Amino acid sequence: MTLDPLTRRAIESAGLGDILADVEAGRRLDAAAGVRLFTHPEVPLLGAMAALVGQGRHGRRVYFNRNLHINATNVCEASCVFCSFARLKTGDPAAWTLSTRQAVERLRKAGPELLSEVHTVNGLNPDLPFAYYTDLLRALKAERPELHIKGFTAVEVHYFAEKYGMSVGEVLIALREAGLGSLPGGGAEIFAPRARKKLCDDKVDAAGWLFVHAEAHRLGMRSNATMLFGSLETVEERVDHLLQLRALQDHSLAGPSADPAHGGGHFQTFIPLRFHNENNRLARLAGPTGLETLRVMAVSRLLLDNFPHVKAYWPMMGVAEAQLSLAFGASDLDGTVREEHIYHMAGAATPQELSRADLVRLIENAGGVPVERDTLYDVLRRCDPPAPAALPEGLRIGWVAYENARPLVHGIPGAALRGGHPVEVARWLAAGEVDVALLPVGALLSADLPADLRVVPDVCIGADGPVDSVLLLAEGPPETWDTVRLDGRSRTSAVLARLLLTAGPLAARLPPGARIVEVPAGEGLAGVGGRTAGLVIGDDARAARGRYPVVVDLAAAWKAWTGLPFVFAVWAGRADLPPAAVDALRAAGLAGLRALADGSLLAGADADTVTYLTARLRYPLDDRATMGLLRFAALARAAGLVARDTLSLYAPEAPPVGARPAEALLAAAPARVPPAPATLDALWAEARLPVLLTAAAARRRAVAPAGVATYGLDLGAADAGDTLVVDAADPAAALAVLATPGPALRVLVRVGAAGAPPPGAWLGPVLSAAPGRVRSIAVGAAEGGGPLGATGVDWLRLLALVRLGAADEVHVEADWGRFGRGFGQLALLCGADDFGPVPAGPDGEMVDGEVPMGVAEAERCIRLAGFTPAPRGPDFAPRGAARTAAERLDRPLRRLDAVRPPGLR
Ligand code: V47
Repeated sequence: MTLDPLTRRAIESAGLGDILADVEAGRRLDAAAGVRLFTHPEVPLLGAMAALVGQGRHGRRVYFNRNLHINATNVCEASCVFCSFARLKTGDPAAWTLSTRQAVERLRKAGPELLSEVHTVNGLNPDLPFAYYTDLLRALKAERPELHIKGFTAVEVHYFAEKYGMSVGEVLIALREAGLGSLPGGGAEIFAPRARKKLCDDKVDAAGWLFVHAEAHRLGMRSNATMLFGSLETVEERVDHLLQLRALQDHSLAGPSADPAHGGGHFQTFIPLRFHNENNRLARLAGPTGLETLRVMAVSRLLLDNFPHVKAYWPMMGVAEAQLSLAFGASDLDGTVREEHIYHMAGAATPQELSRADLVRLIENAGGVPVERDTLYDVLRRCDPPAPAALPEGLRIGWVAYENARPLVHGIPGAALRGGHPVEVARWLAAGEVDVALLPVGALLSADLPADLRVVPDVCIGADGPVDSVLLLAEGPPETWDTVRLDGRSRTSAVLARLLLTAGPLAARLPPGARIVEVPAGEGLAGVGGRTAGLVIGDDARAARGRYPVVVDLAAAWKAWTGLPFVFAVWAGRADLPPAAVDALRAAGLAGLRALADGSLLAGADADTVTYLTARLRYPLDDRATMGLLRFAALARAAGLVARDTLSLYAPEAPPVGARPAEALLAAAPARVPPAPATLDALWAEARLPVLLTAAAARRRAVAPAGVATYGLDLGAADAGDTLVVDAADPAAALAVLATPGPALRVLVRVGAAGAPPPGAWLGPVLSAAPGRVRSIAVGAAEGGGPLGATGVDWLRLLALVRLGAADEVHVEADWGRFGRGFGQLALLCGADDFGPVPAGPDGEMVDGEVPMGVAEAERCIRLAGFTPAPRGPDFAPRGAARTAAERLDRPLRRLDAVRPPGLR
């Protein structure tokens, strides 16, 4: 990805050209650069550099998962002063310790959704035995074996080691054996001894925290890392923290356990955690502003050059800011979360959960390509629509030439296909004799094939009940069997049969000592009779099923056991398969399914085949099939029948978007952009957010006084009476007012939710109103529009357009109430010259889960954004005396600024 010339110029003139040169050359930034970045006023430019790095790694892909938080106990003997979650003693009315049954109940409540992760972080509970944790893990895994459990911070692991007399390695191994998948990043707080002593004197120190992660990595486990910022730390201490994490990551990536196939043990994600100040012993601190949070996001991305991801954890930072973080280097939004306690008990005003659709919309609205991942960043579901593509010339495709595969090879030229039985096809793929294959899942999960195979999204061969073609045949019921012959033709069916016979519903019916034997391909049925049962698959099974009195349909047995579909085969290939091949196979499969649905695929087929293809087989690789496949992988791996239990789809191709034609208009900044409707619509639809913001910032510098930002002091009715609201959906009346001569007005324009009309028609006339008719334009957000309504990214886009198209003398006000004061601060850096109306007292009405908004808080936000606050009246005339009033009213809050460490803006 390359930087647009406008932003490059802005970065260079902000004195950051040397850091940009290092970033672009991939040179590591040192501690001095870190301190400069943490103190530089132009936060949006830091964001632009961080986005450059993030997009260089991931293109426009933004990851999320579907997860569930379970905080099993909040009883904690540590006394971290920032914590609102912990209760000292069992028995405290607000203390809880879930029983294993209650924890499993939480999981059950999640229903049949594709959930891939449980996140569990807990207090240091002195009253629990170690078995509580291993039982908890086992119970959760027994309920949903395919779940990845990311649990127990390094602080907990260290506590377990001390309390239960084990080494850290022994604790990790025991937890892993019980079902733990990886470690979350919590408990890191701030490593520097000075700050750590004040924040959390009685829990493990930095060396101990780092040691636990080093041990986890050495054992091949992955983990995350966090930093608690905005409480008592200095800028230097932040930099020290990040560089210590970077050093450990260097060490882990160089270690022997960093197996290249799956990345081995290392940090995956860094999560900056913004201090929340309610219900804890640091309530006297104001907490960091939204702008500071975006800064930490950006600087982390720039310093942690060996971390794959930086995560915007929305429960901690707010949904709007998390979305905006995607333009500040973040590549992950965490997940659906559900039942977050740590931040909600500390005053976070964020929702308790987001749906998958919410996350997808936030990411797409920010210009990203959403990717649903598992905890290890394997791609589980694609959210992008299938792209039509031609099959690349010469592609070699393996398939099992069974009837059931017909829909998936529909439209693929026969010359490209090489057919064989399942074991042969797997062998061809392993040997590189084919590039991609319709591969039985038993082979996909086996050690014989490379671990980095990827799967084509959306289609598979599966069944959701009886399939007729994977059968155990016998003369008597399972209670009479002493031998079961598993045909070597299909490993998948053999693994499924073994699983059902040893761990599933057939296990209890098989007599003790019954033998399960593998026999050569095609010999499953030989000798079946008496006390011998045999597995037979494919078209042979469909032919043989009428000849035996006892028929156990394995897909039906699987469904009865798990409630899930069974997946027999998927398109799989090497990771470097050309994207066009993936698209073509995806599109061919989906076309085949349409042809199956409209009957054209079935022309000339006999009734049996029609039933088989339409009523027995199930082709979509959707949520349920994915869960079925993951459940099978997890159970089979636990039983030692396969080598792997992860699934990884081909990721969408999502390169960064290059310069858009409409952006050429911005190159002329700081000159005014012509406010013609077509121009505005083109910029709205096309221009990239960072480019719009840089251009708007340049225009602000050209037309508004440098270094000063106004705010409307206690305007009340005076302001409201003067405001003309332009309703985007029905602007005619308001625009008619603007078209007639009259006194100067305040115009309120509002960004709408998805589906609202583009701005040209309603904003254009506002921007080209007669000189003197518009005094200021306030940019706000319309109500409604679903759970998320208008987004903060759209609000900033509109604000930038307003600044770019407004006449020089028009003020631009940030009406940030909907998205939080961080947006107000950012607006000042990206176009607005006014922070909007502010109530006179310290306890105004605009509260977004942080400090109540009043004059002191408004002034603090403005100052922290790098401006001198200047109160003004409704006519924008300075209100000098109010400054003194503000100081008098808000003295208690103003003192709080004084406790902020020097150097922290
Ligand atoms: O270590 C507690 C923080 C952490 C407050 O790995 C607070 O994906 C701010 O581990 N204000 C635990 N922060 C959370 C955690 C986590 C969260 C999200 C994702 C991941 C991951 C891990 O929460 C603690 C502490 O730093 N914390 N109280 C507070 N008042």
